[in-house]
Amino acid sequence: MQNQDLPRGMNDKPGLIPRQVMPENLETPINNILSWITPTEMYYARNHLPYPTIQMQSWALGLGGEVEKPFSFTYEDLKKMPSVSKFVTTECSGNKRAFMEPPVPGEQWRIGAVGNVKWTGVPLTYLLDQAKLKGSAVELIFTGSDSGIRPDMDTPVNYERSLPLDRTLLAECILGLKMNGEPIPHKHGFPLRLIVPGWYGMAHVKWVTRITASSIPFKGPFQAIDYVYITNEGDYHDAVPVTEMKVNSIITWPSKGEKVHLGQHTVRGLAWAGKGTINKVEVSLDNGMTWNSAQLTSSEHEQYTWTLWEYLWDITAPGHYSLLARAFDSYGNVQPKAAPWNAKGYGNNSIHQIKLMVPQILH
Ligand SMILES: Nc1nc2c(c(=O)[nH]1)N[C@H]1C(S)=C(S)[C@@H](COP(=O)(O)O)O[C@H]1N2
Ligand SMILES: [Mo]
Repeated sequence: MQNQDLPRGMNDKPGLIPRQVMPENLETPINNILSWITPTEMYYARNHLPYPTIQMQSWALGLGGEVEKPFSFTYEDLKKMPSVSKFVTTECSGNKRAFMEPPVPGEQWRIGAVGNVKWTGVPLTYLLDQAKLKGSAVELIFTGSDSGIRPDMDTPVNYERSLPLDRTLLAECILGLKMNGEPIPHKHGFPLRLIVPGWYGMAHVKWVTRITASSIPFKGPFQAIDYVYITNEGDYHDAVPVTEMKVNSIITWPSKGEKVHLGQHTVRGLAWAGKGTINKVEVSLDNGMTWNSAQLTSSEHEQYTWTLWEYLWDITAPGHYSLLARAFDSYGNVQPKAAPWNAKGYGNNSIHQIKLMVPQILH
Protein backbone atom coordinates (compact mmCIF):
# COMPACT_ATOMS: atom_id res chain seq x y z
CA MET A 1 0.00 0.00 0.00
CA GLN A 2 1.28 3.44 -0.84
CA ASN A 3 0.92 5.81 2.06
CA GLN A 4 -1.07 8.21 -0.15
CA ASP A 5 -3.96 5.88 0.82
CA LEU A 6 -3.69 6.89 4.47
CA PRO A 7 -6.57 8.96 5.80
CA ARG A 8 -5.90 12.67 5.45
CA GLY A 9 -4.01 14.09 8.39
CA MET A 10 -2.63 10.75 9.53
CA ASN A 11 1.02 11.10 10.40
CA ASP A 12 3.04 8.25 8.96
CA LYS A 13 6.35 9.75 10.09
CA PRO A 14 5.74 10.10 13.83
CA GLY A 15 9.42 10.20 14.81
CA LEU A 16 10.17 13.42 12.92
CA ILE A 17 10.29 17.00 14.19
CA PRO A 18 7.54 19.17 12.65
CA ARG A 19 8.77 22.48 11.20
CA GLN A 20 5.61 23.35 9.28
CA VAL A 21 2.25 21.57 9.14
CA MET A 22 0.92 22.73 5.77
CA PRO A 23 2.70 22.12 3.50
CA GLU A 24 4.33 19.40 5.57
CA ASN A 25 7.94 20.00 6.56
CA LEU A 26 9.56 17.50 8.92
CA GLU A 27 13.10 17.30 10.23
CA THR A 28 15.02 14.11 11.01
CA PRO A 29 16.01 13.76 14.71
CA ILE A 30 19.48 13.07 13.42
CA ASN A 31 21.14 12.64 16.81
CA ASN A 32 19.12 9.44 17.28
CA ILE A 33 20.15 7.84 14.00
CA LEU A 34 23.27 5.74 14.22
CA SER A 35 23.07 3.96 10.87
CA TRP A 36 24.89 5.00 7.72
CA ILE A 37 21.62 4.65 5.79
CA THR A 38 18.75 6.85 6.92
CA PRO A 39 15.72 4.60 7.42
CA THR A 40 13.04 5.72 4.94
CA GLU A 41 10.49 6.49 7.67
CA MET A 42 13.05 8.78 9.35
CA TYR A 43 13.98 10.71 6.18
CA TYR A 44 13.20 14.44 6.38
CA ALA A 45 10.34 15.85 4.30
CA ARG A 46 10.54 19.21 2.54
CA ASN A 47 7.49 20.43 0.64
CA HIS A 48 6.55 23.79 -0.86
CA LEU A 49 3.05 22.85 -1.95
CA PRO A 50 0.34 20.42 -0.83
CA TYR A 51 1.02 16.75 -1.55
CA PRO A 52 -0.32 15.84 -5.01
CA THR A 53 -2.81 13.08 -5.73
CA ILE A 54 -1.33 10.64 -8.21
CA GLN A 55 -3.70 8.70 -10.50
CA MET A 56 -1.65 5.71 -11.59
CA GLN A 57 -4.21 4.65 -14.24
CA SER A 58 -3.46 7.76 -16.27
CA TRP A 59 0.09 8.48 -15.02
CA ALA A 60 2.88 8.90 -17.59
CA LEU A 61 6.26 10.54 -17.85
CA GLY A 62 6.35 12.90 -20.84
CA LEU A 63 9.60 13.84 -22.51
CA GLY A 64 9.33 16.71 -25.00
CA GLY A 65 10.41 20.19 -26.07
CA GLU A 66 13.64 20.48 -28.05
CA VAL A 67 13.88 16.77 -28.87
CA GLU A 68 13.72 14.83 -32.16
CA LYS A 69 11.40 12.16 -30.76
CA PRO A 70 9.00 13.18 -27.98
CA PHE A 71 8.09 10.25 -25.72
CA SER A 72 5.56 9.21 -23.14
CA PHE A 73 6.49 6.37 -20.78
CA THR A 74 4.25 4.48 -18.38
CA TYR A 75 5.37 3.31 -14.95
CA GLU A 76 5.55 -0.23 -16.37
CA ASP A 77 7.79 0.99 -19.24
CA LEU A 78 10.15 2.65 -16.77
CA LYS A 79 10.33 -0.43 -14.55
CA LYS A 80 11.53 -2.49 -17.55
CA MET A 81 14.35 -0.09 -18.44
CA PRO A 82 18.00 -0.48 -17.40
CA SER A 83 18.39 0.45 -13.78
CA VAL A 84 21.19 1.66 -11.51
CA SER A 85 21.48 2.12 -7.76
CA LYS A 86 23.36 4.91 -6.01
CA PHE A 87 23.79 5.85 -2.39
CA VAL A 88 23.27 9.59 -2.18
CA THR A 89 23.45 12.04 0.71
CA THR A 90 20.99 14.86 0.13
CA GLU A 91 20.89 17.98 2.21
CA CYS A 92 18.23 20.66 2.01
CA SER A 93 19.96 23.93 1.15
CA GLY A 94 18.10 25.45 4.10
CA ASN A 95 19.63 23.00 6.57
CA LYS A 96 21.25 24.82 9.55
CA ARG A 97 19.24 27.95 8.65
CA ALA A 98 18.22 28.28 12.30
CA PHE A 99 21.85 29.13 13.12
CA MET A 100 22.13 32.01 10.63
CA GLU A 101 23.10 35.27 12.34
CA PRO A 102 21.21 37.56 11.98
CA PRO A 103 18.23 35.19 11.63
CA VAL A 104 16.48 34.77 8.27
CA PRO A 105 12.89 33.77 7.43
CA GLY A 106 12.05 30.30 6.11
CA GLU A 107 11.82 26.85 7.68
CA GLN A 108 14.01 26.95 10.77
CA TRP A 109 15.92 23.75 10.07
CA ARG A 110 18.55 22.86 12.60
CA ILE A 111 20.88 19.98 11.67
CA GLY A 112 18.47 17.28 10.46
CA ALA A 113 17.37 18.31 6.95
CA VAL A 114 19.82 15.80 5.48
CA GLY A 115 19.78 12.05 4.84
CA ASN A 116 21.58 9.25 3.07
CA VAL A 117 19.60 6.65 1.16
CA LYS A 118 19.92 4.19 -1.70
CA TRP A 119 18.10 5.30 -4.84
CA THR A 120 17.37 2.93 -7.69
CA GLY A 121 16.06 3.90 -11.09
CA VAL A 122 16.64 4.68 -14.73
CA PRO A 123 19.74 6.65 -15.73
CA LEU A 124 18.54 10.01 -17.05
CA THR A 125 20.84 9.79 -20.07
CA TYR A 126 19.17 6.51 -21.13
CA LEU A 127 15.90 8.40 -21.65
CA LEU A 128 17.58 11.40 -23.25
CA ASP A 129 19.37 9.19 -25.77
CA GLN A 130 16.04 7.76 -26.91
CA ALA A 131 14.43 11.17 -27.33
CA LYS A 132 17.52 12.67 -29.02
CA LEU A 133 18.05 16.22 -27.84
CA LYS A 134 18.21 18.93 -30.49
CA GLY A 135 21.26 21.19 -30.65
CA SER A 136 19.02 24.08 -29.59
CA ALA A 137 18.40 22.61 -26.12
CA VAL A 138 20.25 24.34 -23.28
CA GLU A 139 18.36 23.13 -20.22
CA LEU A 140 16.06 20.35 -19.05
CA ILE A 141 12.99 21.34 -17.04
CA PHE A 142 11.58 18.79 -14.59
CA THR A 143 7.93 19.26 -13.64
CA GLY A 144 6.54 17.84 -10.41
CA SER A 145 2.86 16.92 -10.06
CA ASP A 146 2.41 19.07 -6.97
CA SER A 147 0.79 22.42 -7.60
CA GLY A 148 -0.54 25.24 -5.47
CA ILE A 149 -0.47 28.93 -4.71
CA ARG A 150 2.78 30.47 -3.52
CA PRO A 151 2.44 33.31 -1.00
CA ASP A 152 4.01 35.68 -3.58
CA MET A 153 1.90 34.68 -6.64
CA ASP A 154 -1.81 34.70 -7.52
CA THR A 155 -2.02 31.73 -9.84
CA PRO A 156 -1.18 28.12 -9.00
CA VAL A 157 2.21 26.82 -10.04
CA ASN A 158 3.78 23.38 -10.17
CA TYR A 159 7.09 22.66 -8.50
CA GLU A 160 9.51 22.89 -11.42
CA ARG A 161 13.27 23.08 -11.64
CA SER A 162 15.80 22.94 -14.45
CA LEU A 163 19.28 21.52 -14.92
CA PRO A 164 21.87 22.81 -17.39
CA LEU A 165 22.69 20.54 -20.34
CA ASP A 166 25.96 19.50 -18.82
CA ARG A 167 26.68 15.94 -19.95
CA THR A 168 28.90 15.12 -16.96
CA LEU A 169 26.20 16.22 -14.55
CA LEU A 170 23.34 14.54 -16.41
CA ALA A 171 25.29 11.27 -16.61
CA GLU A 172 25.14 11.09 -12.79
CA CYS A 173 21.38 11.70 -12.55
CA ILE A 174 18.80 9.01 -11.90
CA LEU A 175 15.06 8.97 -12.35
CA GLY A 176 14.45 7.13 -9.12
CA LEU A 177 11.76 4.46 -8.79
CA LYS A 178 12.95 2.99 -5.50
CA MET A 179 14.17 4.39 -2.18
CA ASN A 180 16.09 1.96 0.03
CA GLY A 181 14.93 -0.90 -2.19
CA GLU A 182 11.17 -0.20 -2.02
CA PRO A 183 8.93 1.87 -4.33
CA ILE A 184 9.42 5.51 -3.28
CA PRO A 185 6.84 6.45 -0.63
CA HIS A 186 4.26 9.00 -1.73
CA LYS A 187 5.73 11.78 0.45
CA HIS A 188 9.13 11.34 -1.17
CA GLY A 189 7.93 11.44 -4.77
CA PHE A 190 6.13 8.25 -5.88
CA PRO A 191 6.17 7.07 -8.59
CA LEU A 192 9.22 8.90 -9.99
CA ARG A 193 11.78 11.28 -8.57
CA LEU A 194 14.84 12.99 -9.97
CA ILE A 195 18.12 12.38 -8.13
CA VAL A 196 20.99 14.82 -8.77
CA PRO A 197 23.95 13.42 -6.80
CA GLY A 198 26.03 16.14 -5.14
CA TRP A 199 23.40 18.89 -5.45
CA TYR A 200 21.30 20.35 -2.67
CA GLY A 201 17.81 18.90 -2.19
CA MET A 202 15.83 21.44 -4.25
CA ALA A 203 17.17 19.90 -7.49
CA HIS A 204 15.79 16.43 -6.67
CA VAL A 205 12.29 17.02 -8.07
CA LYS A 206 9.66 14.72 -6.57
CA TRP A 207 6.61 13.35 -8.48
CA VAL A 208 8.30 14.06 -11.83
CA THR A 209 5.74 13.80 -14.61
CA ARG A 210 7.31 15.80 -17.45
CA ILE A 211 10.79 16.56 -18.73
CA THR A 212 11.06 19.43 -21.20
CA ALA A 213 14.18 20.25 -23.16
CA SER A 214 14.27 24.03 -23.40
CA SER A 215 16.18 26.42 -25.67
CA ILE A 216 16.10 29.21 -23.07
CA PRO A 217 17.11 29.31 -19.39
CA PHE A 218 14.22 28.45 -17.10
CA LYS A 219 13.01 31.25 -14.83
CA GLY A 220 10.27 29.60 -12.74
CA PRO A 221 9.80 30.79 -9.14
CA PHE A 222 11.49 27.75 -7.56
CA GLN A 223 14.49 28.50 -9.79
CA ALA A 224 14.79 32.28 -9.91
CA ILE A 225 13.08 33.55 -6.71
CA ASP A 226 13.83 30.65 -4.35
CA TYR A 227 17.19 28.88 -4.28
CA VAL A 228 19.40 31.82 -5.14
CA TYR A 229 22.07 33.33 -2.93
CA ILE A 230 21.26 37.04 -2.49
CA THR A 231 22.50 39.49 0.12
CA ASN A 232 19.52 41.87 0.21
CA GLU A 233 15.95 40.55 0.29
CA GLY A 234 14.17 41.49 -2.93
CA ASP A 235 17.36 42.40 -4.81
CA TYR A 236 18.15 39.78 -7.45
CA HIS A 237 20.68 41.65 -9.57
CA ASP A 238 23.61 39.56 -8.34
CA ALA A 239 21.65 36.37 -7.57
CA VAL A 240 23.73 33.20 -7.71
CA PRO A 241 21.84 29.92 -8.14
CA VAL A 242 22.13 27.30 -5.39
CA THR A 243 23.58 24.12 -6.93
CA GLU A 244 26.19 21.77 -5.45
CA MET A 245 26.35 20.97 -1.76
CA LYS A 246 29.20 22.54 0.18
CA VAL A 247 31.44 20.51 2.46
CA ASN A 248 29.61 20.17 5.78
CA SER A 249 29.54 18.20 9.01
CA ILE A 250 27.62 17.90 12.25
CA ILE A 251 28.25 16.56 15.71
CA THR A 252 25.58 13.96 16.53
CA TRP A 253 26.90 13.10 20.01
CA PRO A 254 26.94 14.83 22.40
CA SER A 255 23.99 17.05 21.58
CA LYS A 256 23.22 20.41 23.13
CA GLY A 257 22.41 20.10 26.80
CA GLU A 258 23.54 16.46 27.03
CA LYS A 259 24.74 15.41 30.51
CA VAL A 260 28.39 14.47 30.06
CA HIS A 261 30.59 13.38 32.95
CA LEU A 262 34.34 13.00 33.51
CA GLY A 263 35.87 10.00 31.75
CA GLN A 264 36.16 8.60 28.25
CA HIS A 265 33.53 9.32 25.66
CA THR A 266 33.14 8.90 21.93
CA VAL A 267 32.21 12.10 20.14
CA ARG A 268 30.29 11.14 17.00
CA GLY A 269 29.22 12.88 13.86
CA LEU A 270 28.59 12.93 10.12
CA ALA A 271 30.43 14.70 7.30
CA TRP A 272 29.56 15.11 3.63
CA ALA A 273 30.45 17.10 0.52
CA GLY A 274 29.04 17.80 -2.94
CA LYS A 275 31.14 16.39 -5.75
CA GLY A 276 34.18 15.67 -3.60
CA THR A 277 34.70 13.06 -0.91
CA ILE A 278 35.55 13.70 2.74
CA ASN A 279 39.32 13.65 3.32
CA LYS A 280 39.50 14.59 6.95
CA VAL A 281 37.42 15.64 9.93
CA GLU A 282 38.88 17.54 12.86
CA VAL A 283 37.45 18.08 16.32
CA SER A 284 38.24 20.91 18.69
CA LEU A 285 37.43 20.77 22.40
CA ASP A 286 38.61 24.31 23.13
CA ASN A 287 36.53 26.41 20.76
CA GLY A 288 38.94 26.15 17.84
CA MET A 289 42.28 26.86 19.48
CA THR A 290 43.56 23.34 18.81
CA TRP A 291 42.26 20.68 16.43
CA ASN A 292 42.53 16.87 16.55
CA SER A 293 41.90 14.39 13.75
CA ALA A 294 38.74 12.34 14.07
CA GLN A 295 38.49 8.81 12.73
CA LEU A 296 36.37 8.26 9.62
CA THR A 297 34.50 5.09 10.47
CA SER A 298 32.26 4.39 7.48
CA SER A 299 33.37 1.38 5.52
CA GLU A 300 31.92 3.05 2.46
CA HIS A 301 33.91 6.08 1.32
CA GLU A 302 31.97 6.62 -1.83
CA GLN A 303 31.46 9.81 -3.70
CA TYR A 304 28.11 11.52 -2.94
CA THR A 305 27.67 9.87 0.44
CA TRP A 306 28.31 11.00 3.96
CA THR A 307 30.91 9.58 6.29
CA LEU A 308 30.43 8.67 9.92
CA TRP A 309 33.26 9.89 12.14
CA GLU A 310 34.21 9.59 15.78
CA TYR A 311 36.71 10.97 18.23
CA LEU A 312 37.75 9.56 21.59
CA TRP A 313 37.40 12.28 24.21
CA ASP A 314 38.99 11.75 27.59
CA ILE A 315 37.57 14.38 29.92
CA THR A 316 39.92 14.85 32.85
CA ALA A 317 38.71 18.18 34.14
CA PRO A 318 35.26 19.58 34.86
CA GLY A 319 34.27 22.88 33.31
CA HIS A 320 32.75 24.49 30.26
CA TYR A 321 33.62 23.03 26.87
CA SER A 322 32.93 24.17 23.34
CA LEU A 323 33.10 21.30 20.88
CA LEU A 324 33.59 22.03 17.20
CA ALA A 325 33.94 19.77 14.17
CA ARG A 326 35.14 20.74 10.72
CA ALA A 327 35.30 18.63 7.55
CA PHE A 328 37.73 18.89 4.62
CA ASP A 329 36.85 17.62 1.14
CA SER A 330 39.04 16.19 -1.62
CA TYR A 331 39.08 19.57 -3.41
CA GLY A 332 40.74 21.20 -0.40
CA ASN A 333 37.60 22.98 0.82
CA VAL A 334 37.06 23.26 4.54
CA GLN A 335 34.06 24.43 6.53
CA PRO A 336 34.24 28.06 7.64
CA LYS A 337 33.62 29.28 11.16
CA ALA A 338 30.77 31.35 9.71
CA ALA A 339 29.39 30.73 6.22
CA PRO A 340 28.54 33.81 4.13
CA TRP A 341 25.25 35.25 5.36
CA ASN A 342 22.54 35.39 2.70
CA ALA A 343 19.00 36.71 2.85
CA LYS A 344 17.30 33.34 2.26
CA GLY A 345 19.57 31.34 4.53
CA TYR A 346 20.95 28.78 2.08
CA GLY A 347 24.15 26.79 2.13
CA ASN A 348 24.97 27.24 5.80
CA ASN A 349 28.01 25.00 6.23
CA SER A 350 29.32 26.85 9.27
CA ILE A 351 31.18 24.74 11.80
CA HIS A 352 28.73 23.07 14.21
CA GLN A 353 29.27 24.01 17.85
CA ILE A 354 28.15 22.14 20.96
CA LYS A 355 28.55 23.90 24.29
CA LEU A 356 28.71 21.69 27.37
CA MET A 357 29.24 21.92 31.09
CA VAL A 358 30.99 18.92 32.63
CA PRO A 359 30.19 18.89 36.36
CA GLN A 360 32.48 18.05 39.28
CA ILE A 361 31.94 14.53 40.52
CA LEU A 362 30.24 14.81 43.88
CA HIS A 363 31.27 12.17 46.43
N1 LIG B 1 7.87 18.25 -6.57
C1 LIG B 1 8.63 18.71 -5.55
N2 LIG B 1 9.90 18.29 -5.49
C2 LIG B 1 10.71 18.72 -4.49
C3 LIG B 1 10.25 19.64 -3.52
C4 LIG B 1 8.89 20.06 -3.61
O1 LIG B 1 8.39 20.84 -2.80
N3 LIG B 1 8.11 19.56 -4.65
N4 LIG B 1 11.12 20.09 -2.55
C5 LIG B 1 12.55 20.01 -2.86
C6 LIG B 1 13.42 20.27 -1.72
S1 LIG B 1 13.74 21.89 -1.36
C7 LIG B 1 14.06 19.27 -1.04
S2 LIG B 1 15.19 19.61 0.17
C8 LIG B 1 13.77 17.85 -1.34
C9 LIG B 1 13.23 17.17 -0.11
O2 LIG B 1 12.92 15.83 -0.38
P1 LIG B 1 12.18 14.93 0.69
O3 LIG B 1 10.89 15.61 1.06
O4 LIG B 1 11.98 13.59 0.10
O5 LIG B 1 13.10 14.88 1.88
O6 LIG B 1 12.83 17.68 -2.38
C10 LIG B 1 12.91 18.64 -3.42
N5 LIG B 1 11.97 18.25 -4.46
MO1 LIG C 1 15.35 21.98 0.29
